[in-house]
Amino acid sequence: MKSVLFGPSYSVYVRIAKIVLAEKGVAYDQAEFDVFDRNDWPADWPQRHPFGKVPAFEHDGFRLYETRAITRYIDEAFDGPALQPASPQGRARVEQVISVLDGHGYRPMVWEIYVERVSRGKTGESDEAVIAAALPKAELCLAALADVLGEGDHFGGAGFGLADAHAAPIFDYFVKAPEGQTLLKAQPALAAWWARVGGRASVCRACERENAS
Ligand SMILES: N[C@@H](CCC(=O)N[C@@H](CS)C(=O)NCC(=O)O)C(=O)O
Repeated sequence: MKSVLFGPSYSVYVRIAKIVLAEKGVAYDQAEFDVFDRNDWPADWPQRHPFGKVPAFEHDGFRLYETRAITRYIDEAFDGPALQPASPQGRARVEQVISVLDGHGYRPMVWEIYVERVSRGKTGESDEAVIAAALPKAELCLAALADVLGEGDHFGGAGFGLADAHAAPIFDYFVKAPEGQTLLKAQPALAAWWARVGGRASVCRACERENAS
């Protein structure tokens, strides 16, 4: 039963899938290419992913795109620890957190803060107006996530799960920016969550670092 994950290891969304595959102990091949370089796309990429994004996944001929569908499928189709809570409330919280991250977190935290400050900063091209406009959006997102986390160790349940995996690569990039560090420190429960989750082996490997950030 062959599994293939398509997409580059620098991608937040590819990393999410890699974390889930690792947590489930699934053996797979990775087909890497640069999604931002159309010349590097596999010839059939528009058929595999009509929106030209990454990742896509294939398991024994079953083709899938959209990360939340991929991670849920991996959790349900493979053996290994359950990565979704048993209760309807817990599962609803997981969906809520993933929606918040996709809809309100990814763009300000990764593109408008990390990429602007760290990546574009290397060549002195950071757009301060973009960063300034993103800060309250990231702050609101962190407050919403902290609210859902409450006193818990993980989003939606007692153990590490799909929402933690979804959040981890976003936070990994976000805290590389000083603004990310500052905003995270203002949410102590979330900072404690990141200290736990950021040091997990699956997260460290997917985010290409040796230990906790
Ligand atoms: N809704 C998609 C979003 C995936 C996504 O935005 N991937 C980024 C890389 S992290 C991408 O493919 N970007 C290429 C582009 O926007 O051209 C999912 O959940 O899989």
